[in-house]
Amino acid sequence: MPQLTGAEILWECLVREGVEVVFGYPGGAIMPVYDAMLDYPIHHVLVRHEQGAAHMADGYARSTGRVGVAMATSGPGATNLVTGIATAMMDSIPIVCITGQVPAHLIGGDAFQETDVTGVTQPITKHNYLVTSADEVAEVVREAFYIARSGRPGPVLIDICKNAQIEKTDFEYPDDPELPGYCPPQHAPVTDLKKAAGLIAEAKRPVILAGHGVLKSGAMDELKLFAEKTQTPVALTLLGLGSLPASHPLSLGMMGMHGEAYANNAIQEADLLLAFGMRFDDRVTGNLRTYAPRARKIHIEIDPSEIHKNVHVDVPLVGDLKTVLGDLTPMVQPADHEEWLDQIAEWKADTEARDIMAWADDGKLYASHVIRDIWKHTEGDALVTTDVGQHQMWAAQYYKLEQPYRFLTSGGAGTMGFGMPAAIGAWFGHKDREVWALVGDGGFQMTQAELATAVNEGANVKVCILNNSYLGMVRQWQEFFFKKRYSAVYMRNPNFVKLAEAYSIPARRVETPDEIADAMDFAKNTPGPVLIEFVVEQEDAVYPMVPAGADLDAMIRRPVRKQREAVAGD
Ligand SMILES: Cc1ncc(C[n+]2csc(CCOP(=O)(O)OP(=O)(O)O)c2C)c(N)n1
Repeated sequence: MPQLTGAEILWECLVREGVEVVFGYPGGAIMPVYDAMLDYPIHHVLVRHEQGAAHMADGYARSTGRVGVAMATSGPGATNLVTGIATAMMDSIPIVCITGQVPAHLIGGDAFQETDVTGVTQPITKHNYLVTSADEVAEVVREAFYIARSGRPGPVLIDICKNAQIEKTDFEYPDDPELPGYCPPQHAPVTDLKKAAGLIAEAKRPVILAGHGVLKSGAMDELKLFAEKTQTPVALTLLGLGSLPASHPLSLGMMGMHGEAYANNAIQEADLLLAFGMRFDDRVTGNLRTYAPRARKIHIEIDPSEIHKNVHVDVPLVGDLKTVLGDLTPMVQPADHEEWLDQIAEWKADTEARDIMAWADDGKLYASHVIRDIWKHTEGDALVTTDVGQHQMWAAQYYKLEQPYRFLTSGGAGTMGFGMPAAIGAWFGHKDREVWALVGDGGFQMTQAELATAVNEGANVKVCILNNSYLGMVRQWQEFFFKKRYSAVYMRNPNFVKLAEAYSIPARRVETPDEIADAMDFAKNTPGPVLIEFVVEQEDAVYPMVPAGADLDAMIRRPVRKQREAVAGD
C-alpha cells in the first residue's frame, strides 16, 4: 500500500471523484495542498475573492448536476466562503468546500488565522468535518462527496489541519462510504400513494407547484406526464423555472411575490395543491393564514423536515420525486378540468393587457425589454445567470425557459454578487454554450473583481449590467411602502465600460432600444468575456407584487396602458 501525504491523498480522492476543476485561493494553512496540486491533472482557477470561488463552484454544480469544489485557507479565507456556502445551502446545491486549518495541536489557542470554521458553518452546511490527522482524509472526502450529491443535495465543508496535510499514511480509496444513519428515502409508502390518488380523483381545480426538486431529481418527464394525464396546470417556483417548458399549454409561469397574477389566483382558488419538490417559502405563499384556503394539499418531498414546516399538508409523500411520480402517475385516472383551465385563461388575458411588452414603442430602455431581447437573440437557449433584485425578477418573467438547467439564480438566500462568478463556474461545465450573466449595477460591484478571473481563464461569459443607478429592488420597496423616501439607494457608479477596458475586456454602453441588437451581435461575435452596460429606466417597478406577508392574491398590479397614460398625462 503506498504511503502518501494527507495533501496527496486529498488530490488522489478528488481525481477519483471525477473533479475537473477547483476554484480557490491559497494561504498559509493550505500550502501543502497547493504544493501537492502541481502533480495532479485538475485545473485550479485562481479567483480574486473566496466568495467568488464558492459561487463559481455553485454555478458549476447548478448547471452540470455534478459536485463543485472550492478551496481556501484558514481564518479570513474560510470566512470569505461563508456567503457562498449559505447560498448553496438555501438552494440545495452540492458543493464541497475544502479549507486549511491551523495544526491540530494549536487549535483553541487563537493561533494566527485560526477561526472555528466548522463552528461557523455548522448551520449552513449539510455536513462538515474537522480533519486532524492524515488517516482520516480519504474516508472523509469519500463521504463528503456522497453526502453533498445524494438525497437533498447541499454543501459539505472539510476543514483540514495543516499537520494532516503534511503527515504520511497508507492510502486506500474506500469503496463505499459507511453511513448507516444516512439513508435518503426513495419510494413513498403505497398507502400514502393511494390516499394521494384519492384526493387527485376528487379534485376539480387542482394546481401543481413545481419546485427546484423537479430539476434536482431529474423528474421533468414525470412532471409533464403527470400534468398532461390529469390536465393539471403547473405553477413554478423561481428555482423550478425550466422544469416544464414555458410554452407548454399547462404552464402558468412563476408563482409568488413577483409571479404571474393568474398563477397566484389559481393557487388561491384551487381545491387541490400538488407540491412537487418545493418548500412553501414565504416568497411563494405570502400570508400563510390565508394561503390557498380551499385547497387540500399533497406534498412530495425528499427531505422529511420540510413536511408541515410552513404549510400543513393532507398527504405527505416522502421520497425522491422522480421515483414517487413514477409510482403515482399509473395510479391516477385521466381528467380534463376544462372549466378550470378556461377560468385560468380568462385571468391570463387580463395579465397580458398589463404586460410592459405592450409598451415597447415609447422609445425608453426598460430592463425587461433588454431581457426579452437577450432571450430572442439567444433563442432562449443560453445559460443565464442573474444577480439579485429587480433584474432577477424580470429575467425570471421574460427569459422564457424551454429547457431545464439553463437559469442559475440565488433564490433562497438572495445573494447579491452571485451572478457573474456563477456564470464563470457554469462556463467551466459548458464551454460549448453561450453564457450570459444578467446583473444589477449594485450586485455586479460586489464581486466585480472576478472580471480578472474571467479574463485569465478566457471565460466566454457575456456580462450584461442592467444599470438603473439604484439599488433597484430596495428603491421599489421604498417607493411602494416608505412613501418614496429614498434612503441609501442611489448609486454613483464608475464608468463600467472603462472599468472593463482596464481588464482588457471589450465593452459597450447601450442607451436606447435601437442599439440593443448591435450590442448583442458584438457580444456574440467577440470571443471571451464581454461587458455590456445597459442604461435602463431608473424608476421602473417589477409587477405584479405581493407585499411581504400580504395575501397571495392581494397583488399590486401594473396599470393597463390606458390607465397609466391618463396618470402620466402622455
Ligand atoms: C449581499 C446582499 N446585500 C443586500 C441585499 C439586499 N438587496 C436585495 S435587492 C437589492 C438591490 C439590488 O440592486 P442592483 O444590484 O442594482 O439590482 P436591481 O434591483 O437594480 O436590478 C439589495 C440591496 C442582498 N440581497 N444581498
